[in-house]
Amino acid sequence: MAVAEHPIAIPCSRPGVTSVLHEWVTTVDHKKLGIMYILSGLVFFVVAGLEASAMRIQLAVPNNTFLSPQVFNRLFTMHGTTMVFLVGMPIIVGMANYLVPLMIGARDLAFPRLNAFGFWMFFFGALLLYFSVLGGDGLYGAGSMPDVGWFAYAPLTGRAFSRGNSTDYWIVGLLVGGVGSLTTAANLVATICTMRCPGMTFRRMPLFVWLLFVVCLQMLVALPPLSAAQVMLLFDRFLGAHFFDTQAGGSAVLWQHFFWIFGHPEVYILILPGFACASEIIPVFSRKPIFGYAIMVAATVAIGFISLGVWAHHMFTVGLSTGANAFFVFSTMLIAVPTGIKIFNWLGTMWGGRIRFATPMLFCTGFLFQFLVAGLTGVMLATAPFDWQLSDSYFVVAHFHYVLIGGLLFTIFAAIYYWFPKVTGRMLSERLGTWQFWIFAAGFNLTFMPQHISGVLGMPRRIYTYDAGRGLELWNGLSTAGVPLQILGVLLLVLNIAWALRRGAPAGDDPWDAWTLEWSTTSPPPEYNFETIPTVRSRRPLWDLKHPDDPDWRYE
Ligand code: HEM
Ligand SMILES: [Cu+2]
Repeated sequence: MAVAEHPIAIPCSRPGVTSVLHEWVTTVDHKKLGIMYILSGLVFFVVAGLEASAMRIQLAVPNNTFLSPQVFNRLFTMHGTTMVFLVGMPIIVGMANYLVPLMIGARDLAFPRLNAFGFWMFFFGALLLYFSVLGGDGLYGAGSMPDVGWFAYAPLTGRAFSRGNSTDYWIVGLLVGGVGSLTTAANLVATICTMRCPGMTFRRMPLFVWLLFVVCLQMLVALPPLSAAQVMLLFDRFLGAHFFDTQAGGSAVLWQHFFWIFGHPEVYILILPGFACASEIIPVFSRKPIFGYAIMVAATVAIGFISLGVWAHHMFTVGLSTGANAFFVFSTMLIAVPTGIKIFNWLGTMWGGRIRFATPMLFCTGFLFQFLVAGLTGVMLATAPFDWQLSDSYFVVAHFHYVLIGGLLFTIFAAIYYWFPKVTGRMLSERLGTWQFWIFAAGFNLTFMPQHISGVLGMPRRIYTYDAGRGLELWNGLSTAGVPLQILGVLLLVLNIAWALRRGAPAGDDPWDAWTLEWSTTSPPPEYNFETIPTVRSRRPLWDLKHPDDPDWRYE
């Protein structure tokens, strides 16, 4: 009997735009979704960066009129909200999406379609937030954006003070995005628990996976209180409830508790992935295994727990009881201990290593210095009487930008240089990378170092201008002067990526001579990640492969 031949369609030209679009929109592949998260994050990074630049221009000289007070309020709200929810979170989730299955030797996340759902919830939540530009008070008058700060304190968000719909966009946009983050966090937890390849015990998991595991658990605990508070706020605004309305017996401080029970762990949700990248990159470029693996894991878990119990250090000035303040001073100081341990372990890893300052390592070193500054000012602010003086001053703005840029953004840059070859198969230029590092680091420190001083001199945050003759001109001038350098740094990265996609040197599977599983597959990895699912016997499976005479498992 004749067997019917099924002709196989062989594409003879490049696929058209619609088919490529269709492929990406319908994908459930963790790698594609990871890239989509990261690209969206980078786009919003440019948006939020422009918002920040506009604010810095306004503040460059006293009594400036570049921005009106309303627009300034809108910009700092959108800048903060965007940076935290639409830049930090998606880039982190994107890296986790891309790397976790590769690092644990799996073919995808546990629930690939749920993963796609998470991305689209994030994406449409983000669009909703920015749709407020058109639809806020919008169309009927000037377009608008939320103007209540990224923390949206009551009673500013009540109907009486926030008319129109801009605050509603803030609430609903973040609520939608929050659902996405929750499902993705649950998905990653399930993946890490059930999809590890043979031999990949919890004690052999790369630190990156460990840290993201803790981050996802934190998300599962911290995000629901925020969503709950947002629903309550919707009730206040639409149904005449009075949860946060002091005049009707509600409590504005209640909002702050709800918000910071989410908001403080959020800071660690943002910073632990930075630590995660540093923990992979520093050993490879020091040619030594990470120093104190077990202690690093223990410190991470400790940070995860303690960070849930320190939220009221954001509320020293609202008039809590002395006992409560004392407790939160103590618990906040306590968290410095595991964080300090981590810094010592990274330094211990570098100690005596054969360090190569390729771009990823440069950014990690910058991170170590700058995070140290952030940590020191953090301990200062954790002292309640000090905070009473400097809360809501520029000192705080300086502190948290050292955390978020020095801690998170620098490690994101490091991660881009480190894993770009895996994702695209091509190397970024080291020369452009080195330039980017020095220019961006100079710009960053020039912008934020002087803010410690203007803060101590009494400059409050969230003001759109200040008077001349108070000693603030110099520091604000310097601060704004740093911005063009930062922009130049980011442009160099964009240039580097555009160049590398066309001309970059082919990367090969393992350009850095690294040790974790993602480097054992091709660059970029095939859709199924691994031809055969790997088996591991130690924390450095590729080391074992490359050094059969002296494998790690002999010592573990
Ligand atoms: C890249 C250069 C950046 C510049 C020049 C910059 C500048 C500013 C400025 C001028 C403010 C307003 C300060 C005030 O008046 O209170 C601000 C607030 C803020 N920034 Fe940035 N920023 C930058 C990057 C970032 C990044 C990377 C993040 C987070 C990942 C971030 C998070 C925030 C937050 C949460 C606020 C508070 C907003 C609020 O008060 O509602 N910023 N920034
Ligand atoms: Cu905090």
